[in-house]
Amino acid sequence: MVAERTFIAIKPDGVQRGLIGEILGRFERKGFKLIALKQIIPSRELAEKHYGIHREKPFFSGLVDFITSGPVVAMVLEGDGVITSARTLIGATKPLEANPGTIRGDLAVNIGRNVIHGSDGPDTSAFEIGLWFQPSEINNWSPSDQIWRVESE
Ligand code: IDP
Ligand code: MG
Repeated sequence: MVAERTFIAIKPDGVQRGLIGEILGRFERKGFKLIALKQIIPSRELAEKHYGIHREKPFFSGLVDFITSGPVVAMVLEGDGVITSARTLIGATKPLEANPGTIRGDLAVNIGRNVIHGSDGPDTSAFEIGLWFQPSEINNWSPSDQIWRVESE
């Protein structure tokens, strides 16, 4: 059985503001397994597919302009419950409403510059991982402390 996976991307504002290490560190410290990581300037085609669900929204073209404006740091994380937990660590879409302690709550103020993307469910994560990564870019590996990462009482 394939373990649960999620797609996370540090958006161009997070990269430009020098927040890659800060953001990566939060997921690393939490204990999720990083199985893919790359920096990429997304094409318009990739960005439009990624945000396809928002195609009809008034902010769509601005969102695509922004996400293609510079490097994005894309990654795949693996672990039980990682999709929901990563969304919790990320915080609410509107940074001013995101709780302190979350990435957006601590590091952002503007909804259009909210530093990070995370998949919102299993179907989205499968779609987004396939969109951003080739299978050969994803590493299957077993952390030496794997026994501590699984849920137990
Ligand atoms: P999410 O990133 O928390 O999943 P979504 O509703 O999926 O939020 O929206 C995708 C991205 O589109 C948001 O992260 C944000 O950058 C941008 N966005 C969403 N709503 C607005 C808006 O009303 N104005 C400008 N940008 C928006
Ligand atoms: Mg979303």
